[in-house]
Amino acid sequence: MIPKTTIPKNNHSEHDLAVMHWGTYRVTTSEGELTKIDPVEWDKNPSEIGQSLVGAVSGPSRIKRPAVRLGYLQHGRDSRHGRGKEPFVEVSWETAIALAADELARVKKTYGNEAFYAGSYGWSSAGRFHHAQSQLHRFFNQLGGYTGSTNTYSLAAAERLLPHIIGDLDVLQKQHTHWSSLAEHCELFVAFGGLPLRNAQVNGGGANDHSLKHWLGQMQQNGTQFINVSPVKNDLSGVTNAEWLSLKPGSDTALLLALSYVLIEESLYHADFVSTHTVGFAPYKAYLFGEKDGIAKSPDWAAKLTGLEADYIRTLARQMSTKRTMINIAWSLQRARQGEQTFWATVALAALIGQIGTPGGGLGFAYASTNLAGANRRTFSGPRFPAGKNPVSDRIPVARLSDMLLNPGGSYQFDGKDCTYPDIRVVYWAGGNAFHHHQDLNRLIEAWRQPDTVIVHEQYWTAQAKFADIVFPATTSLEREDIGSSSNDGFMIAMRQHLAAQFEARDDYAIFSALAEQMGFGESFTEGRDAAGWIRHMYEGSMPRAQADGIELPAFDDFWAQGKLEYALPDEPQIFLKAFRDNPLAAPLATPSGKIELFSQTVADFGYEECPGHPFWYQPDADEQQEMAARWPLHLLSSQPRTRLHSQYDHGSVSRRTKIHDREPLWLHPADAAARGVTEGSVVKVFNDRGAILAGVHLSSDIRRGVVQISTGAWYDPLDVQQPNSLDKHGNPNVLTEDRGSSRLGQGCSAQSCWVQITPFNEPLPEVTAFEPPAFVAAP
Ligand SMILES: Nc1nc2c(c(=O)[nH]1)N[C@H]1C(S)=C(S)[C@@H](COP(=O)(O)OP(=O)(O)OC[C@H]3O[C@@H](n4cnc5c(=O)[nH]c(N)nc54)[C@H](O)[C@@H]3O)O[C@H]1N2
Ligand SMILES: Nc1nc2c(c(=O)[nH]1)N[C@H]1C(S)=C(S)[C@@H](COP(=O)(O)OP(=O)(O)OC[C@H]3O[C@@H](n4cnc5c(=O)[nH]c(N)nc54)[C@H](O)[C@@H]3O)O[C@H]1N2
Ligand SMILES: [Mo]
Repeated sequence: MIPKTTIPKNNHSEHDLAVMHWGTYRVTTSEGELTKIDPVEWDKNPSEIGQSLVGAVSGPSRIKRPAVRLGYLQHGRDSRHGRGKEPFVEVSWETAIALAADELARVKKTYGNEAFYAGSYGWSSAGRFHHAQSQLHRFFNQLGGYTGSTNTYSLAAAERLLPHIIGDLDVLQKQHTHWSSLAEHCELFVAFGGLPLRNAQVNGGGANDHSLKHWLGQMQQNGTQFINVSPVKNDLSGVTNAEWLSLKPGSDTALLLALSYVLIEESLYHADFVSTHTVGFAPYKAYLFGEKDGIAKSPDWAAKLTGLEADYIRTLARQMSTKRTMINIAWSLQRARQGEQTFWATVALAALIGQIGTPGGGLGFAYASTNLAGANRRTFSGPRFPAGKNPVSDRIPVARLSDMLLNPGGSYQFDGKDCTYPDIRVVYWAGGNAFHHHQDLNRLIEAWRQPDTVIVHEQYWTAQAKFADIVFPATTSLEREDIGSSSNDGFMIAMRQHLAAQFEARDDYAIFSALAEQMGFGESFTEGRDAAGWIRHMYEGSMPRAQADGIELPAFDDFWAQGKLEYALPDEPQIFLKAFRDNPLAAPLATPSGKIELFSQTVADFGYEECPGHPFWYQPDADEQQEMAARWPLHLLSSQPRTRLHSQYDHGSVSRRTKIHDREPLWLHPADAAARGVTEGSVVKVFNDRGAILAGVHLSSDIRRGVVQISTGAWYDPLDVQQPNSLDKHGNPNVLTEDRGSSRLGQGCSAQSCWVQITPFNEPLPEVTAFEPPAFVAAP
């Protein structure tokens, strides 16, 4: 029998709710303005990020009207080198739509559909219908296709590796052992990259309840011991008694290999589990014991690389094998050179310990990297907007954006395949911000000036909008109706329109409908439905899928009238890969062997020296690295921001309150500061071969010496946009990060492998202008 989905019995209807990636809020408006946002009562630990919207949605950073870069209006694509350097002309919707439609038609006819890059990576806003990328992809699919992207900035290295060795990450992510099981059974929780409460504020599509803090509290009360393996102490600030294992960033693989070495050397590993549930033990063991390279991956070997004591590594291995142990790895550990190996070494260690599939023990791919890993909820993927099928099969690894634009026709290797970059003529972005997410922004700017035309839909004047040719102003989710729903969230919410569309903004759907109409496929794009029609259609279409997941949805009208529904909780807490543990033959993994692959023949056959078929420590350029370390002695970590989602609402009050002299805060160890004459609260220049930024200093001994940390998301703000490699006044770390694939296997972003130097900035402070709109001029 399917348990009833409850429409909660409140005596009032829930018509004031708004869903965002960082929480659900109650909205108050007055005279057409947003005046207040309050968290919902059932949220155990609401996120303050919601407050950012007040003052921001109709504030000065908002894009008011369609706008076209002056040079583009005058000289079209020949003016592409002026991108980012010129004023804009505000134009009518009619003019902007006609201009974009003509250009899309020209490029399609002259170069074919692969010349459109519409991967358009990004988080956009919560809401199942007005999801900008889905809208964009439907539009381009109907236009005949586009070059897309595959995998994510979050996780590409893991997304590519894990199917070879344990299974598809999307599937595994939903199977995490529930917190309730951890609270009851886990004795030792070893958290690589910690369990930052700040990251668990967020969940793609919605986060109705923030329960990480609650569960950490329960576990601590029940006596769970926590170890925070991270260069930053407050990565596990949610428990008071966590042990801090401060290691060098990027060295986790060495630690993991050494832990495995000890387990085998001291016969502490779970031989039965290894023989029944894994393949490749012998070659992995041979590697660990240095049978070919003569290097034992022992604690003494790892001590030098990690900065930890060898004895401590030995003791930790023994503890992990005797206690009920959960090993968790944060996603950031694979956003690095050879990031694949940290995940592989983690899986291998957990397999040797042999607790995968037990209550409270085993393996987690990032409890706390987002809100809902391990949430005690039923999973249901929710209503879906049909984007259709892309007739063009080309998809680049998402983080190879600049490579593609700079090397049309160039070749590269990716997950065992030889691939070629297409020749892109139009870049079309809706719902993402490459000037936030991509590495080496100076290189991106050069790449961004290659295509004939750049079209962007945005709500706010981000750098990406300022570097576009045609800019369409998009509504925020407060200005439209939608359905809020996210797998694991346990809720579905009727998102009502709380504000009129601001200025001349339109929904992404309306923009694509107008373009499709102009290009002759309006009817097939809309199927004759308005937004409300689609929302009903999508809800009703999801009812059979909900049923299959054990969720009975009420009729649409009942849902919409009440405003919110809550799915019944699962009967039993979930345990990661329990069925596989119980019977690996009856419930095999989706790997070639059906088992965990400590050695993968598939990967070995790719012939990549950096990724030879088992977890591997690769440092071919050790000498070069040492030389570089002398020049750039500080390891820069660019972590997720506590006060915003990526670049979203950096212009809001919550984020701006934390800036130092208007710059993004940077964490620095007092000893590193003293060596450079840097003081608390001052502004410094952070620089390397790729560029320079200004940042505001916060001194703390909660960060390892030699490591500095800045959050991602400060809006890129060049001092002089006319000049190449201009100083960024505001503190965007991607001016400094290297644009290089994690390895040929995953081609993921390797932002965390970044080295810099810091000096005091003693010149007069240039004003931060990131949040100001560009200059406008009258039509020529
Ligand atoms: N150095 C470094 N770089 C990183 C990372 C790192 O750790 N270090 N992390 C990476 C990761 S994990 C990620 S996921 C990426 C995130 O990168 P993105 O997801 O690209 O970043 P966001 O700031 O969320 O960009 C979303 C944009 O969409 C706009 N938007 C919101 N709603 C709508 C809408 O309805 N319609 C339209 N048209 N636009 C909308 C917002 O205003 C915003 O500008 O960054 C990556 N970059
Ligand atoms: N508030 C907020 N929450 C977010 C986001 C946001 O923008 N804002 N973004 C969301 C998104 S899209 C994603 S993908 C997730 C990302 O989730 P993660 O990738 O887990 O987040 P990060 O903050 O990049 O990294 C977590 C911690 O890892 C530590 N760390 C970095 N390098 C190393 C290393 O080499 N070794 C070890 N042991 N530790 C290291 C850092 O100190 C950092 O605090 O976060 C999500 N949550
Ligand atoms: Mo991400």
